Amino acid sequence: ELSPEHITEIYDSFHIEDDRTGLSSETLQRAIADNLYYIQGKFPEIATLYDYYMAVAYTVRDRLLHRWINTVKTYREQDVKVVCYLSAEYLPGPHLENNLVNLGIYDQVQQAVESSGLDLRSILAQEEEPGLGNGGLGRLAACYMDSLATLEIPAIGYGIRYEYGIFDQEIREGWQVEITDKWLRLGNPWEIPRPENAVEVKFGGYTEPYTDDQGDYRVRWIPHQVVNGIPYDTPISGYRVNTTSTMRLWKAEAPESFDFQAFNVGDYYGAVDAKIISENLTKVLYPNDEPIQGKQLRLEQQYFFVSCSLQNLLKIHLLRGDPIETFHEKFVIQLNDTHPAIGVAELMRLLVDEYLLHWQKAWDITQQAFAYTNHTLLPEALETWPLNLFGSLLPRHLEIIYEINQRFLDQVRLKYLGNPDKLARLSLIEEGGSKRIRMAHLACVGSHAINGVAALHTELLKEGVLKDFYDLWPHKFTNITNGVTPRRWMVLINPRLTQLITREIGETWITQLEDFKRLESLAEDPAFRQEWRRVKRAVKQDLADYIQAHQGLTLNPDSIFDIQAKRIHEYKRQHLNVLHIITLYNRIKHNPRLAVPPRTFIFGGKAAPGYQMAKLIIKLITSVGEVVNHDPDICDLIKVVFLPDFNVTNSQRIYPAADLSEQISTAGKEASGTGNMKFSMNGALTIGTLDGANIEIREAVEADNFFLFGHTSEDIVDLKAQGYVPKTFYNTNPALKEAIDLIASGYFSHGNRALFQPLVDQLLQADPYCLLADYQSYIDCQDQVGQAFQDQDTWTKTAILNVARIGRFSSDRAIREYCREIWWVNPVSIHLEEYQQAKA
Ligand code: B1N
Repeated sequence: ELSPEHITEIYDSFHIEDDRTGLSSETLQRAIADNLYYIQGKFPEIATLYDYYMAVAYTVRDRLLHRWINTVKTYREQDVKVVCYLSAEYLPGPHLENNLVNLGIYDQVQQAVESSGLDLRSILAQEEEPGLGNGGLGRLAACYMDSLATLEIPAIGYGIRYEYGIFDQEIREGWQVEITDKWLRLGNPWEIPRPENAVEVKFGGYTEPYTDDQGDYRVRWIPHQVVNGIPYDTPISGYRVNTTSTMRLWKAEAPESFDFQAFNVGDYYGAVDAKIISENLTKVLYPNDEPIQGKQLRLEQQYFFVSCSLQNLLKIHLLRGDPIETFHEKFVIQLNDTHPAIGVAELMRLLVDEYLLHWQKAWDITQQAFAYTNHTLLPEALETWPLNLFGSLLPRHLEIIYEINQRFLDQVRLKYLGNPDKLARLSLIEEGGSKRIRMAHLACVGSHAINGVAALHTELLKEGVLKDFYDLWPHKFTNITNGVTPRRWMVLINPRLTQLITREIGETWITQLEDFKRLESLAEDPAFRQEWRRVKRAVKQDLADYIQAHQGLTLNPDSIFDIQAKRIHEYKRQHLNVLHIITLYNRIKHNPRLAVPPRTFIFGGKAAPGYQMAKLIIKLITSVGEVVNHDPDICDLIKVVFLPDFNVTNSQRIYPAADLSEQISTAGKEASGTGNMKFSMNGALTIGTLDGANIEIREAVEADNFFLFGHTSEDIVDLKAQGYVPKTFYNTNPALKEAIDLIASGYFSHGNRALFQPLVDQLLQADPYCLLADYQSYIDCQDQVGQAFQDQDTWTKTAILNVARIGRFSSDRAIREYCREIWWVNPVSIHLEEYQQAKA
């Protein structure tokens, strides 16, 4: 530890230049030139656009660092309670523009780069986004980091620094092709490696008992392998506040000593192998939006980042001078699904084995520290690990889980005497055949709070997958409906609408989205509606221009932009959307003079590389597009576009341009959805089922302003209980039959009847997601949409009301609820100390 005098001496030896903190466009321009020269080692004659991007990024980072250091200092000194968000995935999107918005220096930086003869938009376009997640769950973590910083809540987001994020998607001959995402290739200006804070993570080996000095029974874990975790920190700015939080991502490396060990016995190549094995750990994100059962590397990734993070937290706690026993008073740890649920056993191991606490004390701390968010009801998505695999990788954790389970079941047994079924259902171990560890059960038992992510989802959790836990501990359950940040999903992506809205109601909505309700009365103002329409039309034109430039397709900006953008999955039913397209197509073919409003169907989304049916759905969309887009009989009334590589960056052009948002999952399957909120916020109307957060969005905007169709989740359960026969719908509905038959006939596949056979068979034989049962209701509803769009003025009014009433779906609201109901944390404001003050 350094003495205060020594610290003052260090401060005296350097000082912070104004060029690193100043916010005027002149200072920024100078700083950018300086960074180009001294960081990129370039001068204008040879600098690439990417060099300029790096120079601007470092310039903005300097401004962040000042706030970040003050944030870290404040939390150190004030002994505040900190939220630790544990997530295997983060999808923050490009950082630069978001930081410009949050720091309030967009215009100044624009002026600075323009004065140097450059264009800010093309500089921003240089950034490679960190695709460290699959979809909604990873993006939610990023929205929550934004809101935590904006609300000035002390927080750290822990995760994995994958070297390869989610693959880039290309479409070749209508099929998805996966390209590896080398996002770090040109360097990452937003991260700071902290090798001095490396931690060790153990794997494999065995355990042995021993007796400690007090004569207490203890267990030692002798691992087979040790891996180092190196933290890489990324500053996360809040909107117009000084608070700048940390996203700390861990990279796996081989420990040097381990190399030397092998080296000493002469096994140089063995040492190199061990190094490669260690570094494989954080090499790649699993591109699956549901868990991959039984993949050892995935369990290694989970344990690796969780162990690194918990060790780091305990170290921070002790460094602040606090006793280990008060850990849960200073930190609350949120589990983003079960991916980090091993943390429950790891904290117990650290407290009991390393810090020598008694079991019960350690358990109290653990339960009070952890909280668990469930994100899915799909039974195949509930994580379990084969006991053998688990035990060979984490032998000590297996023992700890057995102990937790035994004590838990002892308690349960008293409550449910003579009910062995109940015990078997609650157990952390799934018996029968081969034994497995149920990670959701571990998360439930080890947490003081359990939440679902939308009202329906939480209710279904309570009566379904987690029913036995709900019966046992009803007080642990809460709903926290998801939200999205209006900074990225409105201010950043839709400057035109932002300006129009702000001109009318001021800018308080940016941090209090409920203030959107002031737009209600403006929905009645014809002049305002006209301006609104003009904005929407301009934004649609932007997307049309982009698609023209990238795909050579000409779109009609006055057509309905009908958009479904999300991961491709059977339960999300992109193929139901396709059945509607084919139905419209057939109608026009039968009656060429039919008056239908022109529509542009836009799709975007990635399929998991191993999910054949999802990949076939992509091929179906592109194949239908190929036929429909070029059929002269259609007279450009229908266009079908598949936008490749749906990621945060590309999504930002999509949400603002939508007239219609497709949220058509089978009721009871989508936990929440968050794209639904982004579309609505940008003035799209929704066509949707009573699923996930759609239900609450419909309640908020009111039924008249939402296109509802389909069976409810209860209907779906009943339908299946009665023995659902999809063929009946096919046989009794001519339009449906015609659409499916057309696919089966090879019409969209150059006569190849085999191509879509698996998809057709799945629909006719099983149809687990009930497309056929919802088909007619969907078509009728789409016909209403078509009708409604003819009356542009009423449509616009409805769109304005959607925006006016969407305020509840801000991630700020969600984070306030987590703070109040689960975390028990308060805001801490950050004051920027001038350097001179910092000395005192
Ligand atoms: O989490 C989102 C929800 O809005 C979506 O409805 C939900 O589908 C999504 C395993 C998942 N649930 N589960 C995952 C992701 C990666 C993985 O390896 C599961 N993603 C969701 C936010 O609450």
